[in-house]
Amino acid sequence: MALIFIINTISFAQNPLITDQFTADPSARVFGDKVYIFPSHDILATEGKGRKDWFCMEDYHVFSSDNLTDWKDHGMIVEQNKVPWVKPNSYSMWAPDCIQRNGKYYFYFPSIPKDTVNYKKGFAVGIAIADKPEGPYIPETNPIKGVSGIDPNVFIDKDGQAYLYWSGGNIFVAKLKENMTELDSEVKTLENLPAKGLKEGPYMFERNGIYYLTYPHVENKIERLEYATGNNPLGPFKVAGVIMDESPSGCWTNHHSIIEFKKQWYLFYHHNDLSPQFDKARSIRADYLHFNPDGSIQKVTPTLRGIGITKATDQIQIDRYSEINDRGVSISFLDSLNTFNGWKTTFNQSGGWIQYNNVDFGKKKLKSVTVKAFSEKGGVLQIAVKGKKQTVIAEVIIPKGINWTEIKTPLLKTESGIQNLIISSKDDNQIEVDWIKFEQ
Ligand code: FUB
Repeated sequence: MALIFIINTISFAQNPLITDQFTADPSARVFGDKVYIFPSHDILATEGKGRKDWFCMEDYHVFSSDNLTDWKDHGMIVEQNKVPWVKPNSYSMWAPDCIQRNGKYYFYFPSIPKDTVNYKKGFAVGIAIADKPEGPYIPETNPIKGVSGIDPNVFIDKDGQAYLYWSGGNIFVAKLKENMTELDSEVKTLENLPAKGLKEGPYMFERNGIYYLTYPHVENKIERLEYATGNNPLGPFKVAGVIMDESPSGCWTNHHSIIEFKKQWYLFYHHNDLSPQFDKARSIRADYLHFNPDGSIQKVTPTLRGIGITKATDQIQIDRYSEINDRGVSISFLDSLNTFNGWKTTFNQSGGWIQYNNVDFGKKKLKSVTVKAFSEKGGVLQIAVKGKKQTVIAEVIIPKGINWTEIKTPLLKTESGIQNLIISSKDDNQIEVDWIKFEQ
């Protein structure tokens, strides 16, 4: 039974990475020369479809990118009602993971089983197997025997031994057989982790002989990302620190994965960017992650700019900024009734500025910039590149008007290579900006 529809939508992403649907619980994996993300797919429950005000998921998509900027949606890979063991219409396809072994891709996912006798705790974990990361995935008939819980995570050690981690209040681990579908040991509850507060979403990785057990934990009121280290995948682990603090805007969950891609480490996580009023409709994000020389992890501050390089010739969403002036500029949804339309930047004071880093001007000499803007009274925007000093490359006159307009202006100076942009207002009139883009 092939469960795949090719959609191949491309999104040009900052944070959140995907803006045409909700996505959560990102499990990022490097397969070949690409990064694949296997997230949960949050949808909004409606009458007769899922439980109101709770998580609601009916399927999974997979996304890939070779540059961490352009993400391709490969479409649906697994659907609840096509998995033989999943209770029909239970809308509980929670956080998954995927791993490669011997040329096969093993996709692990939790859901509510039909069998409530052997899986008493509510959730079981099943597997779907494919020959390619984007599928088609064939679900196994039964869930994994002996695993009751959520948030599966698989780690294969250097000696080839595979381990399955999962959660359900605590964090559990067991060895997996070579076939990746059966447990090969007793289930062990990982000890020495914080005793109080929910722990879930385990994600294991190894670096320089240190095994990092990373997990969301409710130390205070909502989840933050923490880690513990040890010298064996089975532990014991010693609590080592916090990777990311609680969301300042109160999203109750966070769920993450950590990868190294082209010699840089990244943290993938989620936040309710596209659904500020309802934190069970989340969106995946990514930011750079750095280690200290002793192997400890530096705390990651969530950003809107995220990762990847933006091409100067793409529509640059400056509202996903790197830095922002604390006055004279603000960000809001273009349409608060349809958040999938994205955000806009509003300048309302002379000197208000926003900075957007890592824009690639390439080698070709770009000659003009187009700004999609709207200003009832009209105004002037200045665009500069910020190196050791700041160089103005364009002054864009935004005409008076009551509609969004695309204004094309010649550049005062051409640029090449990777640049950080500063966009600022030269007067106090309100100017709203959707995006900017450079042309040849
Ligand atoms: O997505 C549903 C649940 O929320 C996940 O399984 C948890 O890790 C939390 O992110």
